[in-house]
Amino acid sequence: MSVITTHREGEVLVVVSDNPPVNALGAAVRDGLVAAMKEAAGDDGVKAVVIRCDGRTFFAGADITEFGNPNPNPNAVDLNTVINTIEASAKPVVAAIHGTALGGGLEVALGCHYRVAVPSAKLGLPEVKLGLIPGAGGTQRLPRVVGVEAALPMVTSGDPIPAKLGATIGLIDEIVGEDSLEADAVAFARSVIGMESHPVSSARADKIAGTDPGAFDAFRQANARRLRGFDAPEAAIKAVEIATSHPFSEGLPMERALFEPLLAGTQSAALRHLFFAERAANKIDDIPKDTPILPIAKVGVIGAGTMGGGITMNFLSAGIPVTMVEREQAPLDRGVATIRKNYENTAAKGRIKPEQVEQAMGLLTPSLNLEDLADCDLVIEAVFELMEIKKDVFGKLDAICKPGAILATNTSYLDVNEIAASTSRPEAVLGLHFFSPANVMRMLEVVRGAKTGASALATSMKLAKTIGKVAVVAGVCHGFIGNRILAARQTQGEAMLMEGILPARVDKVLTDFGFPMGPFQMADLAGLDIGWTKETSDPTRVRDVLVERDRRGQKTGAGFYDYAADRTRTESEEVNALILEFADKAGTRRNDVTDEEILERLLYPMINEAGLILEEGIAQRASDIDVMYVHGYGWPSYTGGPMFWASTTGLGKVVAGLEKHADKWPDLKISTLLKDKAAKGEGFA
Ligand code: 3H9
Repeated sequence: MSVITTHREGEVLVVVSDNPPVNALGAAVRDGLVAAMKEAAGDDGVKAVVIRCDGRTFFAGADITEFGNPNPNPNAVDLNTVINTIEASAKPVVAAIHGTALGGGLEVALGCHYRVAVPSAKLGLPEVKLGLIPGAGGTQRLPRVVGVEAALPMVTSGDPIPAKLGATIGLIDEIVGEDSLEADAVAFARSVIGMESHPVSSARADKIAGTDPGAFDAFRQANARRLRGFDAPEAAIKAVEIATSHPFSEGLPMERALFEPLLAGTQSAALRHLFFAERAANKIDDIPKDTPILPIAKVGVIGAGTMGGGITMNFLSAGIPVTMVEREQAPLDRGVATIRKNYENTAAKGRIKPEQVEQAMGLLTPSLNLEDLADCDLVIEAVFELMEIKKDVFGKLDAICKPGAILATNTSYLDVNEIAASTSRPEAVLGLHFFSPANVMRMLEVVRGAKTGASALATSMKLAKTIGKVAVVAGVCHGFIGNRILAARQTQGEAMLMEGILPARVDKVLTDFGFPMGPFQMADLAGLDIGWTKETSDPTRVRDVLVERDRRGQKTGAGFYDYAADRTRTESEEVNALILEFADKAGTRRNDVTDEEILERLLYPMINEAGLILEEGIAQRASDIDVMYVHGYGWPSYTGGPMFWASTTGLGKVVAGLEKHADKWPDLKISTLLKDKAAKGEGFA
């Protein structure tokens, strides 16, 4: 059966796409749409057309699997032809939108003369998230329909807007009933039959007339930080600029000329890799699809500190009640107050409505009693990172929590198997490692113990989606996937200090690469005293000496850098002098280190550690590591994550680099997997 079918509602031809899961505009859909438009044109009884989709969404865009695939369907019509055919129709065409009209999907809707949408629908041009710009007229039609001011954020951020906002800016002509889309769209179509003319997006000039030519540079400047490093947003701005200065007939090929090199470039390949990697990460290879998912109606969180509070907010925001337990009243009150303040700040910025603050707070039950967790379906512990404490908590939870409840630890390093062994239900125990700040960072590392059951795992992966996280499964080892790989970088960073390479230089090499911050800025943010004790402080380690001097990082206004009250960072003469003194004393100071060496020594050991992690089966697949580093550690997404980047750099080059700098890490063990792949000329993909 064709993916496009048609049926008649009186004078209206209803065209329906049924191409699960998301009605991507693959070849069959494109051909079917053109055929349906021909049917409409050739039938005198048809006076108007409605285009809608079955299933969960309106067209979610071009079929991404066709990209990078040379000429997948050479005989199929291209998307521009489809849209131009729709727009050229003498009979009015109405797009009836539900779910998400994204990318090529919104471009199809823009080619229609009218757009109606259900209230829950979302509309967007997310191509920049794939390193692209709209390539089927989106950059040319959207500003003509909504104006430059509304179009620029949509094409450069890729974030969709709700239908109601769409109606405000003129993108949607009518909001229709949530459950009566087709009937309402048909009624709308009937209401425009017989009108003298119908709006044609590409021919409109009203919204772009008089656009201030300075608006584009002003937008570039205002968004420079957010867009840094990405090629596509700049191309998108240029394309919108073209829409205001050129007729559509010229603008369309100019848009295409900007689109093509992006599609062929490495940034888009990297971002498309991440798109599929994120979806693959949520799948656990050896768990059957029909594994029962446990209902999570109530969550318990132990610890009301920064981590516990952040974790709690995830569930409150998703409408799931949380009982948050602390040992004493004062820290409990502080924790609750911080959560409230965070929500109020978000409301003040207009990101949530004031009533949502109270809705979320209404779901929170603070408690001083672990027994109050008895009816929770999931309990997450975020107490002090010490094995004895964790084991004590899990022993108690085992006795208190109802049978079947999932017991999770937020540990970032400790042995989840040992923690599980302190309960009588290791199948219900796993790690849910949130990243700080837990209410903001999208990454969730799900740590699978040797005895963790399929149900607990599958439920956690599903839950991650519910709370808007990207989850990656890790096996048990010190630091799991994320922190174990990071440790390889930190070790080299510290070694560089002993060679007299200053923190600001090291950090700059990484921020130039695309990280939001370098290892020393990150250490200052996290606190230099993590894991530090007076008794174990090592006077030969720069970091320990800084803590001894109460330079504990941003929180004390001083760490590797100095910080002003507003957290503005400046290099510290004191620290720089100390580093040079250490290097001189040890006789290890060097003056010949290049930025290239710094980059290789910071990143190649990470690739190597990741190789070992894959060999040991700690990560399921290389792309999971990419997902984790992009979402958890700020690895620039346009390089595709560490494994994709290493593969495009060439694994042979990585191995050679590791060998070249081997004297800098005496106990270096190069991953066999990495070496084998390098020898065969393969990548990790
Ligand atoms: C574009 O349109 C370019 C044009 O301007 C110009 C062209 C000339 N294609 O995300 P989910 C798969 S660029 C192929 O888990 P959700 C996805 O891989 C495109 N496949 O569902 C997954 O497969 P699997 C612009 C696609 O409900 C399955 O569908 N559009 C596509 O959480 C379910 O996906 C976009 O960038 C696609 N376009 O979210 C939109 N989309 O089950 C991209 C999805 O095997 N899509 N798949 O893992 C999305 O943002 C989300 O999928 C959506 C649904 C919000 C629609």
